[in-house]
Amino acid sequence: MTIDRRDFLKLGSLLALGGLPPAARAAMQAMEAAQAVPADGKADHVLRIAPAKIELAPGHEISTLAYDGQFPGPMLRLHEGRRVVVDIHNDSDAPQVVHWHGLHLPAEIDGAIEEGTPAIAPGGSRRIAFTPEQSGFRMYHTHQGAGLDLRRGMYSGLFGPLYVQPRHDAGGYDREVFLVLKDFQPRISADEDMDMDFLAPKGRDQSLVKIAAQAVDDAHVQPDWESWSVAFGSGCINGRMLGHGEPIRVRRGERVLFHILNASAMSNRGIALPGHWFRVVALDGNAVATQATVPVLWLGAAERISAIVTMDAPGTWIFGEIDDAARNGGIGIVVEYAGAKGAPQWRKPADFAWDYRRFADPQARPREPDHVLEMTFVEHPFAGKGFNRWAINGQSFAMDAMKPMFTLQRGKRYRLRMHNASDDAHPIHLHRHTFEITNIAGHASGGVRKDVALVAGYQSMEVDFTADQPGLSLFHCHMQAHMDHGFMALLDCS
Ligand SMILES: [Cu+2]
Repeated sequence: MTIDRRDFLKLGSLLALGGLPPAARAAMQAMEAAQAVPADGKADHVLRIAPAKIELAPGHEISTLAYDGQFPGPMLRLHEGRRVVVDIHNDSDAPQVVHWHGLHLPAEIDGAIEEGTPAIAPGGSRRIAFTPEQSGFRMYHTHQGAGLDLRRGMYSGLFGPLYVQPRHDAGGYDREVFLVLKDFQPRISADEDMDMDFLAPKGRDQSLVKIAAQAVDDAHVQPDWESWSVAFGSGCINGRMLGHGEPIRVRRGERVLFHILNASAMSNRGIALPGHWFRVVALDGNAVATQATVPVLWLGAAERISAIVTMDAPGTWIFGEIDDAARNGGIGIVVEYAGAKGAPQWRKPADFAWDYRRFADPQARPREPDHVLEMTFVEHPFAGKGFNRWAINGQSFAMDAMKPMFTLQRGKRYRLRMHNASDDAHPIHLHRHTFEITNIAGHASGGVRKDVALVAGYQSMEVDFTADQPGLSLFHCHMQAHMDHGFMALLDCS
């Protein structure tokens, strides 16, 4: 991006007049950021977005969009506090933005058009520079809308792991293994009920059930109507279907730190490694207050878990989806002990409820926020061209209006009180911030810091955050079909 200095000064004087609308402010910030990016020299990292053929298994090749012709995209290992320059080239046929998920970056490079990040035109390039301050397991992915075009957005292979090496590593492991869970070959299908039994605490708020029932009544749904969703034909871990990738080769006694990312456009996932336990050390890259040991990991779309497994059950195992269809569809990887023989074994784990409070600090009592923001999520059957339309506080996000839902005061502490009047578990995401889960379905919690959290159906959740990022920040459900059909809101911090 080249900057005309006169334009820059002109905008500067406009700013001095005060009261710029958000879009103009974002443009102003973009120019300021561009000033700081070195125009010459080699970038630290280059990402090229282009169509690619990915071989999930012998004879099973898919066509999708990918970074650098591979899935997952190249592993980016950055260092906390160390500035990087990244070149992004768009060799696809539609505008693209790269979102740096879990980092607190300025709106003009965060990678959401809704916040004012400029899209990279087909054939275009952009150089950005930033200093990652949030250490641990993050990611980068496309933030392109998809709608009915399932070649686009997060249905594609535009996902990559990003690890920000902390200034001080807590250690306690012998090596790291990164696993990216993904499903491909999306197709429009009937909307099926989402499994939610895995979430705890249980319980339904009857007032939310009533709101949902009212929305169904208002839609005048006929009994034989089925609304649409998206299903997938194949799945993989690190780009290979179960049985077709390199096994994870381990030795007895080894402590492996797994960094796991759910890169699905739509699916929540539960995974297990028979005979082994996971000591969870970080959620979404943030160290947990309590390192609980669990037999199953659950990840909503875009969630990450870092967990240490002590390899103390020699054999050849399938580490994979606990759902048989998803695992047999490819979401699994073989773990092979040195010297072990025989076919990989799978054993179904006992039922296990996923509860963020296991990782909380039992002593933590979150302080009262300065302000509370209420949000109610409602599903309007069939209102989105065959898909369900989603609304937050009665508003479905409109890309043409881009109207912020809330205005925040910089430096203030906010509590987002979310009420889910639907029967889906939504992985909600707030850009450019880390929030703390402070209440789940009426139960107080503290010390669990995340950027995505699953809000169970007919339940409420509260998350607290400090409004320390100037400009626009996007809030949305991370399921592509939900965000494309209205499940987004902008927060404007002056
Ligand atoms: Cu959703």
